[in-house]
Amino acid sequence: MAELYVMHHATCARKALMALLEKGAPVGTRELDRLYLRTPEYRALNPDGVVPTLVLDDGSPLVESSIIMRYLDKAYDGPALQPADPWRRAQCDLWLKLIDEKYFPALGAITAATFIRSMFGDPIDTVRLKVMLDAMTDHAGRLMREDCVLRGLDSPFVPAGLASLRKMLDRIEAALADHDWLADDRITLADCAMMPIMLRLDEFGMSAAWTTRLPRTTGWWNRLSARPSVTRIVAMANRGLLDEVIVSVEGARAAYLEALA
Ligand SMILES: N[C@@H](CCC(=O)N[C@@H](CS)C(=O)NCC(=O)O)C(=O)O
Repeated sequence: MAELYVMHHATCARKALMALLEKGAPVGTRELDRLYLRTPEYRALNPDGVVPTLVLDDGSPLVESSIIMRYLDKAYDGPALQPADPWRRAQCDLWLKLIDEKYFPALGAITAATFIRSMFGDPIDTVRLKVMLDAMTDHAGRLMREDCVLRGLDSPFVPAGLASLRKMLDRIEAALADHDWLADDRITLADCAMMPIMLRLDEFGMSAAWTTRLPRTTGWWNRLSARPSVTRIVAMANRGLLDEVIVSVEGARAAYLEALA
């Protein structure tokens, strides 16, 4: 049986898990330890040393969460998760691109300035930080993470990330004027890919960013987060690790919410 390699609390892994559970595909999941991501054995499967990776029956590895989602949708029986109509399909594809290129990095900045920073102590253990940064293959991502960890909320990547997330919420509200889900009248990969960003903001105690001003987004998130797939994903996370992520944002929550709500 094919297997999806994940860390259950990680947002990129949750994207692929969501597509898997909505599809009902017969694919197992394997929880990885963060240190294992740096090993040559794992890098042979996923050269960037990140999750998720889908390992097929014959051992072939597939990387990149959005590509894995599209593969799961095409390769397995179950409800279609991509619109048949060309215009709506293009909207679904656009959401996946925006999420990968803009919204995940934006969430990454505010998470790095709190949670990842908190992993390196006070004062920052720059030797341990360098080990983590050296394991990253993405140059721009590395620069952003380093700045956010060293400067915390003073990093310019933080307000830029918050501005991008605010635009994301406004874009969701506008899209929902035409249909109940982001790209269609039913759930698609666009909703599956957006789910982990919204879930993380919700876990951070920041749902006021939409409940105070965006009624359609509030209704959509209530529908989405009530789905059995999402309940299951929340239950699958390592609670201790997830709690560390959540607690780390406490000192920044008010400033983050002011920028978003
Ligand atoms: N573009 C990749 C990004 C994957 C990625 O950055 N994954 C993060 C988790 S969201 C990761 O594994 N980070 C390594 C770590 O946390 O040590 C994808 O969408 O699959």
